Amino acid sequence: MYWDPAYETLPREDMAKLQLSRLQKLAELVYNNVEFYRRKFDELKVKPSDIKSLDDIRRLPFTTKDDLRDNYPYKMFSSSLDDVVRIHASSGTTGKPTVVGYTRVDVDIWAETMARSFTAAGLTHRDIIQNAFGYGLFTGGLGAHYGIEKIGASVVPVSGGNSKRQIMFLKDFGCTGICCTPSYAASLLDAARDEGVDLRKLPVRAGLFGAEPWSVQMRREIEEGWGMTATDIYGLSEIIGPGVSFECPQAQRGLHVNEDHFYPEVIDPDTSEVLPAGEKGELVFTTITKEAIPLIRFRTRDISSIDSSPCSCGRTLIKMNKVFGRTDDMLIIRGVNVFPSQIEEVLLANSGLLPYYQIVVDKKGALDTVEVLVEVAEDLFVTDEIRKLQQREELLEKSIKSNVGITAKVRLVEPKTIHRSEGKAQRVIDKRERFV
Ligand code: DLL
Repeated sequence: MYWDPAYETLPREDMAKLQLSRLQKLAELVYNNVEFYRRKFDELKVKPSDIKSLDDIRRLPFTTKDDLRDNYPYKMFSSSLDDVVRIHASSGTTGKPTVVGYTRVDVDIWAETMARSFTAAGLTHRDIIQNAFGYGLFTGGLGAHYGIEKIGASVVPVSGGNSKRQIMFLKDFGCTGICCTPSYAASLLDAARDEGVDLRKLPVRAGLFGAEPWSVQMRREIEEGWGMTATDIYGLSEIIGPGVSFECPQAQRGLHVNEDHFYPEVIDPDTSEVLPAGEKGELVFTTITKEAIPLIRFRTRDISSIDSSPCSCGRTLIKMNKVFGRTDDMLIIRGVNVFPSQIEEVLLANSGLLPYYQIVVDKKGALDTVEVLVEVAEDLFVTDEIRKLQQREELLEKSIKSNVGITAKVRLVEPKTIHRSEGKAQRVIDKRERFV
């Protein structure tokens, strides 16, 4: 049930003590080894020895993705490159990628946090797990790989893509677990249908999905289509990769943060003020055990909140709520803030619609326009007359208006017209960017 009960169920007071001593060591480490942090600490007139309580973390500087880019590739590293055994990088769309390194200890910690996540999802050494997260510089593939090996399960390192082969392996290898992005899990549903394979009849019983926001409706689609329990796993390369937090199936309400390694805070993204538990804001993490590239108060741009209520699973690790979206993915439509996952929620709450959609944002004169393209199930597309399809579109438009607060044009499209994702899905096409 737990991978590491000593830490996963550590009494709260002991966790706080552990976090404080780790934070104190971290402050010393970065102050002595990273020019960037020494400068920031000096600017803020704070010394590592000023950290006397966990609340003193608020005296420390934030770190942003731009700081990592500005210090490309190794200037944020705390350890010597001689001790680094792995390098990953995020594929930023603009500018230089962000580069992260791992010592042997970091890789072990990562495997440990991933082992906790797989165990919480109900998987054990008896399972065969297809790892369809992309292998390479992206942290999904190798992160999951080490966690699966750690729990002693068999890993099938298939990586993302080639859906036909994925379906064949799932079937022939008797896989009992799967991990990939939720949008790829949805794509595989479609690929299986094409192959005449009913995924519900396969032995797959648990899946871990993450690397992008996904709504509860998407979870339901995946669970029903695959006949399995789908759990959420969250993380980001700068902090470690996947395994920063994980869901326990008993609750499916929030993700336990591996807070003996990653100290969470939620801040108001505009004022940088720390928000109390329960309030939605930007997640910030401090890596309190990382060696190669420890980061202080890294601003994730992910929107969530902390849930400090006790969990029925017995873990004392604090929880964060499912990530709603990223501040940089938030669309501002005629002054209304919208996250793509809110639109996904409305779409998938309707039967007959498939989990393949795209949101196209444009400008007509001075006004923003939104068009939502979503696929309809084959049978409806064939049997529904045009008028009925139009009625469905109108109902969806009304529902988006009342639930999300924006006016959008909905267009039901034929099955297989929307691009299928193999990794992180691109849900939004923002044509307004050319006006910027
Ligand atoms: O996506 C690491 C990862 C791999 C997590 C596999 C989970 C599973 P990056 O490529 O650096 O790392 O992207 C990190 O992806 O800041 C979030 O915006 C988003 N993200 C990751 N997991 C979730 C999730 C990996 N469960 C960025 N729900 C993060 C929502 C997620 N968004």
